[in-house]
Amino acid sequence: MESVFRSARYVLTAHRFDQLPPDRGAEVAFAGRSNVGKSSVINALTDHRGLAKISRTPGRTRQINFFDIGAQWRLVDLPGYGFARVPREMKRHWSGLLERYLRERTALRGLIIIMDARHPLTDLDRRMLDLARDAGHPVHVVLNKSDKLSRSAAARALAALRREPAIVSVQLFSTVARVGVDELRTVIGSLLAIPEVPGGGKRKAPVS
Ligand SMILES: Nc1nc2c(ncn2[C@@H]2O[C@H](COP(=O)(O)OP(=O)(O)OP(=O)(O)O)[C@@H](O)[C@H]2O)c(=O)[nH]1
Ligand SMILES: [Mg+2]
Repeated sequence: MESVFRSARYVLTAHRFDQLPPDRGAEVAFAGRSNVGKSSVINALTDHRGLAKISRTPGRTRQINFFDIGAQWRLVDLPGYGFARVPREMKRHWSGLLERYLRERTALRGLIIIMDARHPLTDLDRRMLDLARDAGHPVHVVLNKSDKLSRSAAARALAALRREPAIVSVQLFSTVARVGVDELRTVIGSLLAIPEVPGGGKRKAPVS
């Protein structure tokens, strides 16, 4: 599994629906509020420091970025939502593109919604969950920046999220402390149905 992720390569950046790569194979998309660490999570998964661009300036990822992993799978970095200083026209453009992508993209197998472990489930996160549910996509929630939380606060956040019916599974993550990388690779692998290489890597308990 790890080697598939490490083979990741940038494919293209789409500003419009007609710029998406051909709708074949299988892909998993990363959504979340601006600055929550979507690009950082993709870099941690693929072990490429500079694959997806990381910034301290929120709202940096304003397009849909596609990365190949292996010959038929892709990771998709969606534009962050909730960044206030974006012109209304642009917001409308991106929410239209996002909704169409979620509704029409056949290759899309599931969504990884990244939330800040310190304050998860904002109104916009809930909107994203509704969109995913309406489009029929399974959602795995990643509580990122868990390095900023105590153990007990992290456990409380996990428990709260597990009560949400629209969420299939949830985990803690930290790109800084490298927490949760293997767990997330396994979840994405099962969404994409990447076969495990027999004997390659240890077996994991199912994600709850
Ligand atoms: N403490 C901590 N900081 C993190 C973690 N992950 C990311 N960051 C920081 O959060 C900031 C935003 O990270 P990005 O990966 O650019 O976030 P993004 O969601 O892709 O942002 P946009 O593309 O602008 O929407 C950067 O300063 C990162 O260094 C983490 O696990 N812990
Ligand atoms: Mg980004």
